[in-house]
Amino acid sequence: MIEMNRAATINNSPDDLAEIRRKVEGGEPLTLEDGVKLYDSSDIHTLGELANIVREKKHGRTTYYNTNLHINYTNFCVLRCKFCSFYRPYPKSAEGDESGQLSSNTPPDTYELSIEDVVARAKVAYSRGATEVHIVGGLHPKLSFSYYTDMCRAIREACPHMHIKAFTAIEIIHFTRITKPRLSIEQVLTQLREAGLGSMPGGGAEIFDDRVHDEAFKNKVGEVEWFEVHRIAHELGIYTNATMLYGHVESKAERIGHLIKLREHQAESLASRKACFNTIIPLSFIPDDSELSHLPGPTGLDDLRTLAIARLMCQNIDHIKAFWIMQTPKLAQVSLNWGVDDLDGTVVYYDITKREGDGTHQEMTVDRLKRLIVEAGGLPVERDTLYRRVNRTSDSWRVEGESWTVGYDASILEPSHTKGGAESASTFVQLGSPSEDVG
Ligand code: V47
Repeated sequence: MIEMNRAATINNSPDDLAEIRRKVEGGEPLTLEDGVKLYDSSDIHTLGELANIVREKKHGRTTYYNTNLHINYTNFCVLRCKFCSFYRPYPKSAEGDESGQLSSNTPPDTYELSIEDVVARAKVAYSRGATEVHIVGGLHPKLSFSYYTDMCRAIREACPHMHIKAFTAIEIIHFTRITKPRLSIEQVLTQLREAGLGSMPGGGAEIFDDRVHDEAFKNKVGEVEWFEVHRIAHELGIYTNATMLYGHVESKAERIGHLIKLREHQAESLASRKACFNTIIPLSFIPDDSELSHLPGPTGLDDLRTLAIARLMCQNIDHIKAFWIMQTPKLAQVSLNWGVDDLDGTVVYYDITKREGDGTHQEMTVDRLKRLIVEAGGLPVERDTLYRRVNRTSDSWRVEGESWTVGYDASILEPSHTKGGAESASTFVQLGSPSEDVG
């Protein structure tokens, strides 16, 4: 009897992951309780092993990266999310016009890029071999919807095969509100797609929970609208990503609830829609300079657990990305054996988050990405935004299955493009440059 009680206690302990292993091996979805148990378990080696079962079933040792450029077109934003250190209120004195031209009265750390600025940046990256431009920004109170459609059209014209992944669900809702007469979500997405939009990033999801929403990003649209935008995008055949911002005011159970909601949405998209989520990107909260700067942010182990648990909770979403800007290159590398199969890309400039000492120039060379992957036992594969293989030579690239080829020149110097109060651009974009030390 005593022995039986002991066995029962051991089986219920958070470190007994045998039942979860059985489910993972059988491809069964994990429950909320399973997810919390994985967080509570001190057996991180088994957690990593389980996450890798899913990763390897889907991708073997293949590990994806891409050559991309992030452009954050403005830091003016009508929202005041407590976790965000990027936004700046739009000052009454600024009186910008619809082409993005600011008066000279703007505070020094604010900026908005003109369409010419955005296109010039995209063009440099494209001529140096980038396959994707990732564009998001604050919710600008003055720019009209034509700024965004014209931007896509101009990039499409200047960089015909560069994939435009742009605008979070929150921006899409903002666009419906600034159009007169008001356009529907479907109309906004259709017009953007006609202008050149290829797919949508996963930002703005944060944590799908009313309590967390009210505490950390109260005035932002919530999960209902976020999912509505992604549902309509999937119905239209537009692929999207999904994020989870973790490590601020949410509990472990609220993280798992978020992941289960993504999984449920994905099941519906796979069953009845033309597109679905490509990847989940768990974003590690960086407290610096935000209203939540008193919080410590996630530890390395929390990052690793969260990436692995995302892999395990959402087996119907193909990819888990460790965005090295958030998790750091060193931890992103370790996560490649904890369920992660994608490191994002070269990025080049990133304004939304900066760790202490970093500027907006946050760049990874292709050689460095490959080194991180190979050292972790991965097989590096360059992908395009939709996870198709990119075949690259020293002066051209093509996407597997497509008939076109894009030439590029890795030796061009980049002119400076930033304007307003933004930090000045560095003069050289090193896509594919020689190796440096990792991390
Ligand atoms: O929506 C804001 C988050 C997101 C902080 O789809 C913060 O491929 C951490 O969505 N600490 C934007 N995160 C980034 C994003 C993204 C990044 C890379 C790839 C993809 C993709 C999407 O960043 C925002 C917000 O959730 N964020 N502030 C912060 N202090």
